Amino acid sequence: MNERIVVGAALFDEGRLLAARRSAPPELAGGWELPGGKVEPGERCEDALARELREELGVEVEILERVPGQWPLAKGYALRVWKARLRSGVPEPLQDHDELRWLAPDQIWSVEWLAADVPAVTAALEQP
Ligand code: 9L3
Ligand code: MG
Repeated sequence: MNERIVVGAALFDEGRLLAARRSAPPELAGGWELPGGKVEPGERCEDALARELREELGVEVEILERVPGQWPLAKGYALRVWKARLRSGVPEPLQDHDELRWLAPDQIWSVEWLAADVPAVTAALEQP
């Protein structure tokens, strides 16, 4: 059976981390997340993450190292996170988000992250 994996990006630019506010589904709307989404059957996680950021934000990214750990989500899914940086484009909320924010280190906890993203963001910041 395929693992049910959701991939997220800790996308950094000039020391700031990109946070995206979900507009859907209703139970998650208003919560902030590391952008990303479900890995399709047969797809590599890193490829899925680059695809999701292209679809959701309209940017090309370079996927860097994986952030150690995995965090449980609803419906048996688990969240895995990679650090990433922008290759081209300016992120825009094209799909599933209604606001984006670049958070400086002292602003990281100024948004209401989704529950699973709290430990994921913590781990991403701990990673050298
Ligand atoms: N999810 C949680 N945190 C994240 C991401 C990218 C996704 N950083 C949750 C929200 C949805 C599920 O995973 O319940 C699938 O995400 P998507 O494909 O709707 O983005
Ligand atoms: Mg998504």
